[in-house]
Order: sequence, then C-alpha cells, then structure tokens
Amino acid sequence: MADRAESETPRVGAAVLPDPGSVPHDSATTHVTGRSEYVDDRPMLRGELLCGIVYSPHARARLTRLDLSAALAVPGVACAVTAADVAHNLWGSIIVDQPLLVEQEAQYAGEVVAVLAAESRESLAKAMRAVRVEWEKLPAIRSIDQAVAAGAFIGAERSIARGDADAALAAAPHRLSGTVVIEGADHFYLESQAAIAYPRADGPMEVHSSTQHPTETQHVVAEAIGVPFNEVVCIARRLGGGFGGKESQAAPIAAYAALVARKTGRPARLAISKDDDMIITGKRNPFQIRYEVGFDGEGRLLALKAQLHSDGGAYADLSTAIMERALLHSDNAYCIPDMHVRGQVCRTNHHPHTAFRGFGGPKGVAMIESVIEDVARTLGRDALDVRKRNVYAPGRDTTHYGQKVENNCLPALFESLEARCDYRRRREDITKWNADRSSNPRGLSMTAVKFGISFTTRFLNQANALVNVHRDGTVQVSTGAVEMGQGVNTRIAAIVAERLGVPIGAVRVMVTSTEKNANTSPTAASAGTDLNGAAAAAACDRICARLANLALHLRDLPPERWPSRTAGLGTQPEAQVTDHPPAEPVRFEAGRVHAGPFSIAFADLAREAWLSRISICEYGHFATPDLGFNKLTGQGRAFLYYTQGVAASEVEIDRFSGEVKVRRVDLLMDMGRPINHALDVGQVTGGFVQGMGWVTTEHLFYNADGLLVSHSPSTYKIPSIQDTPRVFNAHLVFNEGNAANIRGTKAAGEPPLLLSLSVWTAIRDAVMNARAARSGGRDLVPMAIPATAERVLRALEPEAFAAIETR
Ligand code: MTE
Ligand code: QUE
Ligand code: MOS
Repeated sequence: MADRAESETPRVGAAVLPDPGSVPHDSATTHVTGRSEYVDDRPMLRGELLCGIVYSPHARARLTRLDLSAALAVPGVACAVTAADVAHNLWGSIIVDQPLLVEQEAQYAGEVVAVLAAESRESLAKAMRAVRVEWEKLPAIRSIDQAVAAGAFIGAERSIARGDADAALAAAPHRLSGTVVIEGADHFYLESQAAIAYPRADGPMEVHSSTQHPTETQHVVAEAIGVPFNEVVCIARRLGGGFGGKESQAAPIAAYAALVARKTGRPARLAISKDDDMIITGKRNPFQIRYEVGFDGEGRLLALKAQLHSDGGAYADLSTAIMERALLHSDNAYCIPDMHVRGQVCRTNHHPHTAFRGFGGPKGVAMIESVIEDVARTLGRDALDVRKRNVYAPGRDTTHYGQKVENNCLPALFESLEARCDYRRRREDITKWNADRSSNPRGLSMTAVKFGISFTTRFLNQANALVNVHRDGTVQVSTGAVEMGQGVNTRIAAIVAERLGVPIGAVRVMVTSTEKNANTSPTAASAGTDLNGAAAAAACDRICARLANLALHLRDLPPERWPSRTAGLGTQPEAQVTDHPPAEPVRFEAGRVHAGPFSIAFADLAREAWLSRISICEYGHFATPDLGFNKLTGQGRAFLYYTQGVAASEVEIDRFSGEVKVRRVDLLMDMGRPINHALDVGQVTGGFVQGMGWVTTEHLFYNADGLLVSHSPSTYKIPSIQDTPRVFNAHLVFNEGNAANIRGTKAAGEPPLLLSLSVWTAIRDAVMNARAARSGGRDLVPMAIPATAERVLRALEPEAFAAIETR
C-alpha cells in the first residue's frame, strides 16, 4: 500500500477508475423481483396484534383528558398502552430527556400519548376513532428567533476557535456580514418506521425493527418494558432507506410494539403510515447562521466569525452532535487563518430533529460556500478563483480544530474539474446568455466537500464482527452494520472474500442481530463499512493465521497422515497451530491457499482444520486508532481521514415561474481505492440528487398549531426523474494514498450529498447575474435553503412582489 503522502497533493484526475466489474448489491435480485423482506412483510402470526398511535395535534398542550374506554370496547381491541404502562418513560441518544409517551404535557405536534392494539385493521381503525383526548393549548416556541429570545436551549453553547478572529476582522481590508437561513427536510425513506415484537414465554423479547441502531433500540425497549438488556434481542434485516432518520427515532416505535407485546403476551406489529411517519418524526435540523468575514482584495479569507443556531425541536435527540459536526465543517475546503465559530441548539416545540445524511456538515458547508460566492461577487472575481486561492494546500493544511489535512486532493480536484467541465468557456457563455434580459437566467457554480470520517464521539468508533467458516469453505459473517440500501453487506462480503481468498459468492452476510453483535454503534457517520469491515477483517486475519500455520504443517506431512485420513481413527498426533503469523508467506487466493509450490483448496484446508480441532470461527473487534478530538477545547484529531470531492452545477431559472432546471452537473469524488465502483457511483449520484431536493423543492409547511401539513408526496416535493440533472457526469477519482482506512477505501455514504450545495450556489449565481444584468450592480441576494420556485421568483422580482403585497 502507498505511503501516506504527508501534505503532498496527490495526483488526481488523470486516472478516473474504470469500472472493474462490480459485484451486484446483495439484495439486487430480491429487490427487483419484489421478494426482499422488510419488517412489515413478515407473515402475521396467530394472535398477532396491529398497533396504532395517538398523538398530539398541538405544538404544546396539556393533556386534560385521555379516555380510552370507548376504544377498548370496540370488538377485537386487545389493549391500550399509556405512560402509566412504561417501566422507564425516558430515553435519549445523548441526553436522556424524552418521554416515550406523554405524561402531562405534549411538547410537539406528533408526540405520542397512547398506543392501541387490535386484531384487525378494521377494529384498529374503529378504535382509533373512538379515542377521546382533550388538550389545553399552551404557548409554543415555533422558531429559532423565538427560542433565542426565550433563552430556550438544549445543551451548552459550543465554540471552536483559532487565532484572534476579532482582531483579524478589524484589520481586514474588506468585510461582509450576513445570515444564512437553512430549513429542514424529511428523510422520505420509502419504508416507514416499523417494528414487530415477539414476546417469548421461554426467552427474550425478540424485536424486529427498521432501525439503523439495533443496540440502542434493544436498550430503549428493555428499559421501556423494565427488563435487563439480555432479555431483549433486536434484529434488523434491511431497511427501505434510513438516511439518518432511523438512527435514533426507530427506538420509540420498537418500544411501543414491545410494550403491547409485553402487556398482552401476543406478538405486536407497529408499521406507521407515511403521513404519521412524516408528522411524528424529526427532520434535518433547520439552521440560522450569522457570519462576519474579513478578506483582502485578492479574495483571500482572513477571518471568519460565525454564530450557528439550530432548531433542535422539543428534545435533544442527536442535535448537539449535529451542531458539533456543523462547527467542524464550517471551514469546508478552505483554510481560514483566524476563525471563531460558535453553535447553540435551540429548544422549540417541533418534532425532535435528528440525523440526516451529512449530519451537521451540510449546514456548515452551506455557510462557507455562500460566503465565498459573496466575497467573489463583491470583488468582481470568479468564485472559482476565490475558492482556489483559499483551498487547503501544502503549508496551509491545518483546520481550525487543529487537525492536519493529510492526503489532500482538493487543489488537484479543483484543477481537474475546471478542465473537464470546460468551466471558463461555459462561464463566458453564461455571461453572454444572461446579457440578453429576455432569456431565462443561468448560473454556474463549483463547490467542494471535505467530509470528516469518524464519529466525533470517540467511543462510537468501534465495531465487532463474527466470522464463521464452514467445512465446505463457505463463510457467514455477522456484524452490527445495518443494510439500508447503501450496500454495506456487499462491501463487507467483498472485504471478507478478499481476506480469505474465496469468491465473494462464498460469503453470506447474515441478518443483523444484537444476539450476535452487541454494544454496536449505529450504522451512521458513513463509517458502516469502515468500522464493521475492519472488524470482520480482524476476525478473518486470525482465522487465516491458524489456517496458514496448518497449511505449512500439512505441506510437510505425507497425505496419508493428514487429518482427513487419520482423525477418525486417532492414529496420528494432532496438529498444533497458533494464532501467530506463519513463519513463511502463505497466500489466500482464488479459493486456494498457497505456501510456495504447495497449494490446497480453501475448503479442504477448512475441513482439515476442523478435524484437527482448530477453530475456524472468529470474533473480531476494531477501534479506530489515533482519534484525539477534545470536545472541551474543540481541538484535536477528530477524523481518521476526509472524503473529498468537487462538483460544478449549471442551472437555468424559468423567469416566469421561478422553477429551476439543472442543466448539467460535473462531479469528481475521491473514493480512494473503491471496493465496489458501482455501489460508490450509486451513493454519489443518489446522495447528490437527495441533496438537490433539500436545496430546491422540498419544503416543510406547518400549520398555526405546529402540525406538519406537508406530510405526503402530494404536498412534499422530492426530486423525480425529471428533476435529475440533464447531463450528469459523475466520476470517481483513483487515489492510492488513503493508508489510514481499511483497504485504502473511502466512505461514500454522506459526502456526495454536500456537493448538491453547488446547485444552490448556482441558483444564487443565476439570480444575482440576472439582477446585475438589470441594474449593473453587484448586489448580494440572500437565498434560503430550500431555494423554492417562489423564493427564486421573489429574489428575481422583488419590486414586483413588493407592489403586489402592498396593494
Ligand atoms: N444509501 C441508501 N441507499 N439508503 C440509505 O438509507 N443512508 C446514508 C448513506 N447512504 C443511506 C444511503 C447515510 S445517512 C449514511 S450515514 C450512510 O449511508 C450509512 O451507511 P455506510 O456507513 O455503510 O455508508
Ligand atoms: C456523526 C454522527 C454521530 C455522532 C457524531 C458524528 C452519530 C451519533 C453520535 C452520538 C454522540 C454521542 C452519543 C451518542 C451518539 O455522534 O450518529 O449516543 O452519546 O449517534 O460526528 O453520525
Ligand atoms: Mo447517517 S445521517 O450518519 O445515518
């Protein structure tokens, strides 16, 4: 493997990896033929109950009456569960502050107050209608501004600083300040939250959950029903998408099903509708960011001060960790010598906001990328030149939290994409195009991503794996990783197959269960393959060491004395082998094990091992090395490495409707040495398009009571095939230099989403180009996320809107 290139810019761009023939996703066939089983596809058992949830329709309200008697009288209704039935009615991933069921006061519209269970859908529907709940509405906090005014916060303010931002700002030749408003977005996974709990008279409660975090789900269920952790098993076969939305918020759903199962002794199923799912679950945190930036006439950033506020919703959930990641990404690809970023999570009466692909990263990056656009426009320079002037590069490669940016591809990525996408010529064309004021405004923008890979909470950076080799040479591997479409199973299978030198078809990744892998971290932070793949590799390495030693032993033994000929009779002494590395090199390749000229089929060697009473099953544990981020000082090595990329987006705005068409996207993503090219391309394009939805059309509307009214595909506009870029050139870049990670790969899950911000900055570019064509000025036009058609039109025609609205 290549040495870690300290501060040296790796060469990229020349070698865009050809697809080496990727193995298909392990569920490809069953997905396409509709045979993949999700939680709610499990066959109903005899006596199984269907559950429904009752929730508050008000942002904040006192529960004055909860009368379930009429509901319970409906034939076929088995039970109702309320706060009184919960053994420990408080949970939370980081701060334990959230009740599973409302006791006296609901803190958000969608907060669950009761669970009903019935034998049929019809009975359940009837019972749900018969529930009598009365609420007394209370004043609610519905925005970041209101929360700040009321001093309603979650956790303490966090701060990361380098140098003296105040002094550097004061001394800077130019200064700009502004506010970036970023709204939330729904995860819009296709499979709504679901769980089935099977109470076992003679064993633990078995919970099948669509969760990204089986261990936390296991623990929340156990505490809810009042049993120790070993009395609950949580199983997650696959999810129909998670995107962060099932990291924490799957746990209460499972707890509701388990509470019913516990109370009735019958299996209980809770699979909520899309509408209920959208109403009750939290979204991407809305952010409001105020900044002040100082720069010189060349566009060099000298100082940045930023105050980030997020809407955490009613309970802490993961919002404090999300804020931390936002602070850690507010530099993005750019080195800013004096910097001070502060972040505070606000407590509002919204559903508790939660993890969503990118965590806080996209919010910090949105701020700095839009700052760069503003600096460029103010100086009359091209934004790409400003980016290239500020990008992390040798000699200026330490972040504001003191981590060195190693194996830095960013300068090369900018250069390479500039040439590939014909940036300069297209910029000229667009300027000419926009000069004709009757044409639809066009914009072009290139943004970058430098996404830190590791949980910023050190103890989460661990994983374990169980690898069972069978006597026919086939393999079963179990880890804590959850397959949610991203292909983690396929990647882990590839790692195991490579280590053992067997075909990938000989490796089966088993269902994820806390029975086999306990104390696991969520499949999150894009580190699913990195952590679980490394744990599986560690297990393989121990098996390989023993098998290698056995192979050397057999090499020197006449075949008639091999265990397969003698073990049944006990005529030969048993082979004694250790876990120590073999004395001579032994290769595991293409289903065979080679020691010099000697070679034996892997399956035969496995059988000889078993006959010699040598274990061919192993458990591996992995802990990411060298992490040293101190949350109290905000300094240290927060990430094992960075996944980096750049994208250039060109958009056109319909000047009459404000609708945006993405004409072309060129994207380069540094994926190290990819395990599976096709899966990576899927992650890159999928993440980008998902992010496009967030920055353009996905708009959450709440009514005056704080209830989400855009809670279905008819009122909430995710990207469709029509919205994908007309031209989409997404390429992976080959980089041998990531020695830090397993197999030299890089995480692909979240980073590409951040590149969709180039669509947002391109829209701003188009709007400002159009305004400049009219007025000749260099007005900075703020644009919220999402840049909806209405917002774009307002930004294009502020005078026309003002005239209408004052009439
Ligand atoms: N891809 C698909 N198809 N479905 C998903 O739910 N989740 C994303 C990303 N890609 C997701 C996805 C998120 S939020 C994360 S953190 C990573 O996948 C998690 O998986 P990994 O760590 O195995 O990449
Ligand atoms: C990225 C993440 C997570 C994170 C930090 C990241 C994440 C997550 C947590 C977290 C932190 C503290 C806890 C806990 C979870 O931190 O997903 O239970 O006590 O859950 O940088 O994705
Ligand atoms: Mo992903 S937001 O870390 O589940």
